[in-house]
Amino acid sequence: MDLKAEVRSILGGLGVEASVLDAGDMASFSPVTGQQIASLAQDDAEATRTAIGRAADAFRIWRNVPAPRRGELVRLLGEELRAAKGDLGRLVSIEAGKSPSEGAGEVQEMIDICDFAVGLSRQLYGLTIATERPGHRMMETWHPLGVVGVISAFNFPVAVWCWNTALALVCGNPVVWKPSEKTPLTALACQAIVKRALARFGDAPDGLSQVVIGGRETGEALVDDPRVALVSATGSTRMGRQVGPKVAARFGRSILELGGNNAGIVCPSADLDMALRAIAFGAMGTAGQRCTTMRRLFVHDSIYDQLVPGLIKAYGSVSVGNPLTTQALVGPLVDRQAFEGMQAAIEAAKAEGGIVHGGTQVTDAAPEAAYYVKPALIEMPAQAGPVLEETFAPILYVMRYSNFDDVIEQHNAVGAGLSSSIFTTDLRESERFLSAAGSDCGIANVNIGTSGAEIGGAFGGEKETGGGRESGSDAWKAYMRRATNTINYSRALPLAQGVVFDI
Ligand code: UN1
Repeated sequence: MDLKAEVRSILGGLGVEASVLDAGDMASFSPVTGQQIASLAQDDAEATRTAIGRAADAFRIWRNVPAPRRGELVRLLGEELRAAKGDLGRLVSIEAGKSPSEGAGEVQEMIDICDFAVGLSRQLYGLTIATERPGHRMMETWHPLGVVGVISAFNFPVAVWCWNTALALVCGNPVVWKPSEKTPLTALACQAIVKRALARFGDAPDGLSQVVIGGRETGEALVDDPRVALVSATGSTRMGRQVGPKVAARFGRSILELGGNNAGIVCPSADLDMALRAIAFGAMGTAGQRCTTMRRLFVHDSIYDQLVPGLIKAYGSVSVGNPLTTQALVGPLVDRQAFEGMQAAIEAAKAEGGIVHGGTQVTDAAPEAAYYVKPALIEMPAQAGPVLEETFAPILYVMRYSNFDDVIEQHNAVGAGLSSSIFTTDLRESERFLSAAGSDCGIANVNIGTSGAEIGGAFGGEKETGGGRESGSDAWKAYMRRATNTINYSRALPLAQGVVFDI
């Protein structure tokens, strides 16, 4: 079956009307073949504002629904996702070009966050705080925040939405979602899956979960609207530089999950076989198109010649190809622009003295409009030029180091601060890396790669990565407003700080 027909069949099975797929002029392509698979109508600014209005109405109702009951909706969503895992995973593979295992893994990540959020719906704990005044009680309460706008990227087209939505829903907030223009179909599928959960739930307000399809105009309408209390945006640092200040200017809240320039450090005592496998997945997995992809590698001088030739060999032999019809580990780049960006970075690295292994286009059996590449490993004499930037493609820059303090400095000397890892069996090195004077990233790992985080931890990074945290731990607090309440149950009115005001 051709991809266009298959997409229609999957979406039809989930209840998406076929007419939607030819309703407008926003063309959607599969990176697997480069073939156009749909052409959707766009939601302009006005339509987006209407969606926000419906969400704002839904908020007035949903905020009063007890949190454990809100959790029931997310429990049902998790069940529906389990039932649709095969179809949705396949659609992710078609629309984002992921291997079947990674497509399914992304849906599993959605199921996992639903489970987490269901538990959370009974644990939105506030504090009781000791007060200095007799006959008083002080406490902290967490309340729903308002409409949450989600802007997501093509590379995790459904999981990132689900991290936000599962938390937002249990926290009492409706969601308006603008998916990437490159992956609108998986968004329509998610919306159909939510509808199933809503139908089983029964009495949820309309407008609790909506999708708006479109480009810049749609996104701006979401960012600029004061009724959107929180904008959770995933994408490039360039995008974040536009979104962040706009939301801040209206005193809205934002969660920004932007670029990463994630590094690994391989120390003399490392288990080199394990390091090699972790680096291979971290740098080449998902064709280098994860925010958490490993992009820089620092290898100690004493083991460089033991590790790097093996890595170069792994780069040479890794299978690249159609993720739907072959067992290839590396699928396509998302589009031509990504391919050109990669080639430009490789040229820039050469100009800085880089020795390039791989990085060439793979054309055998690939249709002309699809972009498959051999992942590139580039040995660099120094951290300069393109090494300092995130290029969203499978390029790993490899550098030597000899001094541990220096390598930590180098590690932190880039704009982004998302993920990092160290390979060592030396406790002093690993603890130093995790300490206040170590990695400056939001994620710092030992003896595993930079990518593939579980949902239980808070996900996000520092500096140009934007500072936001999504997913597990206490990331939910960003989706709620905190009230501090002091209650006087005495007959006196003592003032704090001993202030006297006798009238
Ligand atoms: C992203 O690339 O935006 O840690 C998210 C990981 C995945 C999520 C990546 N769990 O690689």
